[in-house]
Amino acid sequence: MQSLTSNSNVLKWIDEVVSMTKPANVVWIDGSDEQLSMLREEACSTGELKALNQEKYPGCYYHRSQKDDVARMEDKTYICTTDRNDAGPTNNWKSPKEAYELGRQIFENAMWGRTMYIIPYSMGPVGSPFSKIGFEVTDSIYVVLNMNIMTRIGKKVLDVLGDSNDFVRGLHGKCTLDIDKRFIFHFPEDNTIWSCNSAYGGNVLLGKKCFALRIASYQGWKQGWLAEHMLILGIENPQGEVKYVAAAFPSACGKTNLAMLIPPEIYRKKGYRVWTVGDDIAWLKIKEDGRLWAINPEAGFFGVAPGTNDKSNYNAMMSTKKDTIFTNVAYNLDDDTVWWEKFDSNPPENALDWQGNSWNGKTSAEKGAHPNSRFTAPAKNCPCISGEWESPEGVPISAIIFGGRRAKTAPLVYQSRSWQHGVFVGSSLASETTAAAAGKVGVVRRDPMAMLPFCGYNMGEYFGHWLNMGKKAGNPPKIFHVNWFRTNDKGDFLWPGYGENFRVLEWIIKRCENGVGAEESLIGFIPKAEDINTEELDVSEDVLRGLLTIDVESWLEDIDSIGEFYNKIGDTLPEGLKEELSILNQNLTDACEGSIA
Ligand code: SAT
Ligand code: MN
Repeated sequence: MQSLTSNSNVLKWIDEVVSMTKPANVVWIDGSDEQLSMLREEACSTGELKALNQEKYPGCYYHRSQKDDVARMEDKTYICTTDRNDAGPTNNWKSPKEAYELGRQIFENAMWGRTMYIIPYSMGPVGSPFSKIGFEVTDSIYVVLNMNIMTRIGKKVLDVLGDSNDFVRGLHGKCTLDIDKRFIFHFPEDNTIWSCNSAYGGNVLLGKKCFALRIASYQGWKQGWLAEHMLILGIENPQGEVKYVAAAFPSACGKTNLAMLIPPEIYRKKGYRVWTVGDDIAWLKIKEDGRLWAINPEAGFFGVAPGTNDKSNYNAMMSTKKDTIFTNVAYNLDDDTVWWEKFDSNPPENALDWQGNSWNGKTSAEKGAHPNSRFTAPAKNCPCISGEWESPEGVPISAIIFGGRRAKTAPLVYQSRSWQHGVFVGSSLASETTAAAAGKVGVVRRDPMAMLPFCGYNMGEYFGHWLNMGKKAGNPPKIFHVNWFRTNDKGDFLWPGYGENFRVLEWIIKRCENGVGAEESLIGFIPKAEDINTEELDVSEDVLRGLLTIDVESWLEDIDSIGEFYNKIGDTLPEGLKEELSILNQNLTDACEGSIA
């Protein structure tokens, strides 16, 4: 087939890939409806996809992946830099030479008898000064159709690229799906990603974690911007003014729910609204006004299905009602629809589970959907999508919010004293595993900026880059930490969460506008209890005060754990963060001694 571009850099690279993988056919993806419809038909004819009930789910399809290929695989994910130190102590590393050699052995003839699809795509609105172009070469129609939802694809991207050599070279092959030969190699020094022997999610949708986080974070380090694992949302007040925040959370902390939050009724009546700009990734740049501006580089949501329902996330549910691909959920044979755990209280009786086995949701002890089953839904379907979500200029960020799941340590919300202190707060971000069933206290996992599996370079350098960004921006966002998961001694949550989290966002925005005071505490600024609005909320003043207290003992334990983590980072850990750790240590020790005396 004729190529869609005359860009010699692209054509040379495609030639190399074709002669290595030897596909039977090569198809350039132009992004037209016609071509995409043909691909959907073909995928349905081979069983790769199944069309759902087109009356209830127009444009929606169902897919199942191999049993051992259902999630990102961190132990198979490598950062391949010439100097091992550039990957740093938190990434798996191979030398580019070794990884390319291993990759070549696997990719040699790997597309024999298959069709190779070449997908040109843009991360970010096509032509925006924030945006970056990539190609994904793949032998999977599932990947083409998912990339069409998650990114902007096709001819229009090539028009913007012109003759430029500035694009990410992504190669994906299903190969034999052999888990022992599964690798996701990143070569940040030459803008290249190779992924083999997987056909699922973050391993193969190379625009997402591979490019938009790992490669992009490396590019941002070299070029002076940030690629972050953050949602972006806008908060509109009754005067119609919108302030934007970006927020990072480790997994299982309700990030997608926060991105699409519906404010409590008393706020909605007054005219407050929340608008979603993005649910997973933010690219941030400093502009002339000294502020950080952000775009969502993606065009869709790759969301976890189980637990999503009309109550927990109405907006996400609505986003999946058309033009969506469902992967590894349960399939209702009676009406060709989908189901997953907590979808509703009426599981289908005549269904197939995520492995294709016959499944009765009313009687079976097994789960119908895999816990990491997903929907791939166009962002434009979301009822609360922001009018600015595709703005080529991005949106100005007033606050950065870090959050984790902490039973005792972190208060409901606190504000850092400075940018440097805020970077410390992000660098020491942690979440507790939910081991509640066994009655154990959760295990603390440090997940700096929620980027542990996604930072494409040395973590210490990354912290240094964050510190520099604050110095360069004259007017950087204020940095906050939230914790929706504080519990009492019985292990019950003290804060209702979900939509009520809007009350905390309100305090954060007021702080950004100097519209409310705060108490200076050992760890930063905390709200005065009376400044969190509890109107029509079933949280007593006592409970609220409890949510805002600092448990010195658990903080001292946390200091040890941060110290251990920092030791692991080693030489590249910036002085500024050591300084913040010792200030915190001093504050807590003084408080301890004060209380003993
Ligand atoms: O599978 S993805 O990496 O795209 C999503 C996730 O694991 O967070
Ligand atoms: Mn994510």
